[in-house]
Amino acid sequence: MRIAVVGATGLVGGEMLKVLAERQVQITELIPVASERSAGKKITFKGKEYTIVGMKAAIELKPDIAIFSAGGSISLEFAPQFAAVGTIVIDNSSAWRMSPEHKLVVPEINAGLLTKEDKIIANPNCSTIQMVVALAPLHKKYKIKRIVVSTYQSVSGSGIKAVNQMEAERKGEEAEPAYPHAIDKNVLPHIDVFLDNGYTKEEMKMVNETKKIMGDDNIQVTATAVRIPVVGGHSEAVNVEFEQDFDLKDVRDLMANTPGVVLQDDVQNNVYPMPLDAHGKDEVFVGRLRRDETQPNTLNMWIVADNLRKGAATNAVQIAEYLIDQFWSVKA
Ligand code: 11C
Repeated sequence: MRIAVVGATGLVGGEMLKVLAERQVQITELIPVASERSAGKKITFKGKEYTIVGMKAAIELKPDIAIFSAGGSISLEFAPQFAAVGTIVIDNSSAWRMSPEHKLVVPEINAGLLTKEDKIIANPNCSTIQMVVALAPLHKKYKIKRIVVSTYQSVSGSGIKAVNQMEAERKGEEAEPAYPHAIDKNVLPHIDVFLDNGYTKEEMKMVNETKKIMGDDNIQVTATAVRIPVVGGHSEAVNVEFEQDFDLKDVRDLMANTPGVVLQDDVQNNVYPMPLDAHGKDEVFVGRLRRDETQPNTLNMWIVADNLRKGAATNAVQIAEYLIDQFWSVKA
């Protein structure tokens, strides 16, 4: 299995390398790829040194799988070139997510849609992934009518420049700003660009990607996406209205037994999900489960995950694992 990591020098790329190593993905050759500027630099993977190659050289090497985290325009230009030489691309940008010809995959929910014909597979947005992992089993059991979500997203979601901005502000130093305002000691109701409808692109990703991953256009979603001064880990307050009524204990049991979800809901002992605890973990953490007392069949919940892990790298690597298992493994 020859795997290329495109964008290997970025925050998500670095996390991809860590996750690939931790999960013992069977790799016979790792091909770290970055811009021509970074080509020739070295990275270490599982104790061995690898030389970063540029995009053209990587395409010539015809990897089996290329996991991309290099931004939408790089992906639009190069993912088809990798696909043309037979590489399966798993892309972490928004470039292909809403294309009807491409699958948008969260393995716990819809990996079963993948076939050998899928050459470019989209990895969803981080804030969408953690929400749908928790909500998919609830949708199956009680059928979701409407979701109202407010996010509390960390600065690592905007990349290293934003982390540097916040750290510089904390030290009282100058840094090239990633945001139009200070982020430390502040909260910005603004993630990605504003669209004509008054929502941000991040908010509309949550609306549209949720419907596509759940395979149900009838789910109503409205979102407010907010950046907070936390380095890593996204949190979400989610209000979900179901068609059918639920028993809170059953909801708790369902969350406790859902693969990829960890229930942290013991308020008597101050136990609830927090980004600090989610750091470096692959699961989605769910807590503060309670009935919305203002309308029937409605649940309030709090969902936290490491945005660079399950929100990006882990989900992409899980897709690769699924492909390897389904289409490459020699089965007895
Ligand atoms: C953020 N969700 O936290 C964004 C980062 O479409 O993959 C990921 C953007 C994307 O700012």
